[in-house]
Amino acid sequence: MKNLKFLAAVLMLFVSFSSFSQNADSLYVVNHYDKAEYFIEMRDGVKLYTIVYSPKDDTKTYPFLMNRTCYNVQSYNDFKLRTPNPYLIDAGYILVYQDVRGRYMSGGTFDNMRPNIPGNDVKNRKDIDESSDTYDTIDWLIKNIKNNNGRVGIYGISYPGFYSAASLPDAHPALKAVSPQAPIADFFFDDFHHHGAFLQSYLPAFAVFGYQKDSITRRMWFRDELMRFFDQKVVDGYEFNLELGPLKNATENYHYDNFFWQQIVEHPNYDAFWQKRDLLPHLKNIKPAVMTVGGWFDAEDLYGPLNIYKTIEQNNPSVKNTIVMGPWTHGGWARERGKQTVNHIYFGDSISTFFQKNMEKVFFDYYLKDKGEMKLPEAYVFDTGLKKWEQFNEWPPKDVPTHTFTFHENGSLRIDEPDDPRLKFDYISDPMKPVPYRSEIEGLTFTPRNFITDDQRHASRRPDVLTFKTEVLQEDVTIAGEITADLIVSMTGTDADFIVKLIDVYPADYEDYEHNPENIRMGGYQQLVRHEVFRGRFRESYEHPEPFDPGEPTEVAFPLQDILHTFKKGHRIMIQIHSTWFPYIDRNPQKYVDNIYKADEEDFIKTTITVYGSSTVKAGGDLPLLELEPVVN
Ligand code: PG9
Repeated sequence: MKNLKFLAAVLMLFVSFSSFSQNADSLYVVNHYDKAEYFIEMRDGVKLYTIVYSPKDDTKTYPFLMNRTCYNVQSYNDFKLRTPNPYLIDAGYILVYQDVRGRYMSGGTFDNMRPNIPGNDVKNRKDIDESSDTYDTIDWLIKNIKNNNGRVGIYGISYPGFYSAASLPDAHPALKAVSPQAPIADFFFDDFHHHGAFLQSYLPAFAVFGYQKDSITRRMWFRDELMRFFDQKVVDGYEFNLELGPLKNATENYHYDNFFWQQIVEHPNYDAFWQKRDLLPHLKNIKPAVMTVGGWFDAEDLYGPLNIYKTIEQNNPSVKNTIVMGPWTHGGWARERGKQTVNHIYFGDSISTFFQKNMEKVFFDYYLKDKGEMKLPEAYVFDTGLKKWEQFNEWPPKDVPTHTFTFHENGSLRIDEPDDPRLKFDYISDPMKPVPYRSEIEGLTFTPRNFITDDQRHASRRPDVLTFKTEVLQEDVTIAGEITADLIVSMTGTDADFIVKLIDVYPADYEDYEHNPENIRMGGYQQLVRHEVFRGRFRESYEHPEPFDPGEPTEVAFPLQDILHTFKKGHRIMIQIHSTWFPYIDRNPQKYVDNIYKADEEDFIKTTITVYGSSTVKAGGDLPLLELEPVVN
């Protein structure tokens, strides 16, 4: 019985996680919508299961609003209608939910991040991909569903965000508005990997994506495989993963029959398998309006929204292309909890409602119903330090002064002062005692989440974490846009990972929260603002990794994802550099092996890492803000 309860908890986490939404009022839906189910035939004969909710009022015509998912449309069933936005429900749309190819009630075979077929003849080509499946579905809906106004919108969060973005290349002419939300762009940089390092915290999640079903089904056919991990009710994920040892043990003990895990293991480098699954090169010849949405504290898909927006902007300068970045974790904008917090950090009230009413509804109503005005800026971005929305006419803001951070003795971090190449900072990196990625004990995760604004004091006190901080700021320092770490390093081993963190250090006398059941001390809190992980072997090429020459100073340069954060007067800015971060990231043996997924216990060695004073971190600076009125309906 206990197992079933635990599975129910995991499933609820997963289902709510995957549909990211709040229940529209079921009674309202029952009273105002009729539900129908179809198996829509694709050009290759495969049929995709599609639920359609049509407004009962047939005196008007309505646009379609589609969501294509690998996470089971049944969670949208029986009028427990899960929508991303209750304000859209009462606006009158024909709501469409579809199981993508190879999932649940749909036919065909599943492929993770199914490669888009190059070229722009989606209408006539015979081969299928997510773009053609969306095209065929739209064509069928327009021709077969009553009272439609001939226009279609598509949205989705996370994997459904990828399916939304994948509809864009050479889209069906009826597709007028697309909102990829926390979309995956490329699994080598989103979710499972960060710059080639594997996110070990995802280990249990593989069950969901690594088994083909043998018939159409409303049930989770991979339940037993998912429970191989969750049946153990692990309390301490750090210990569990350390005792697991090298990743080859995960293959032998858990994922021995998981086709996606096998693919991950056989493709440790950015080879053709990954390159053809990268959506970014296909984002050309785009016609629909696009509003990409992301969360600054999204631990799963942050690369995706930022790079999908930037790629569309670069390749399609005339298309309406907006980005919204708010103080949310993965998909947080689809949930309204009143107080918007990320772990221990509070950002304000009703921020998701503000987005749903004044951005998402405005976007779809304008492009699908010619309703309202299009006053959405190019970029609607939340400053996570000032805790307020800003509007920009470009993102990232160009021609702004960058700030260069340099590293000095006694842990001193300086802003816009020369570096000192004579300086060296050493630490011993021991894969048997990796830096914990949480300040608290945490069990197994489906995906990592709460660490992303964690207090970093547990790390800054470790000898294997280089910690540098500025003097107390005498004025606000706003960093907007891209951040680049440019490290000069050497090591006694032949491989290493580098983690760089940007941290907001609160004043020692910062007030605790009035309501503080967990007794969190906010005075001196070292809040994580941005992090990135880079597997050093990929410093020259993601496709052709190279070992390091022991003792040889070597450049390792990589981007951290964008931010908009004002470090307020009285705070300090901190940067940490280290080489393990567990179990968020798998351990680098630090002795170069061709494939870390197949490394043996004895390959894992303690090494000394040296970071030279000529290293820098560069970040965007103060901004010419647009004097625009906030779009409030
Ligand atoms: N991008 C999210 C995810 C993908 C793969 C594993 C776990 C999470 C998502 O689609 O929710």
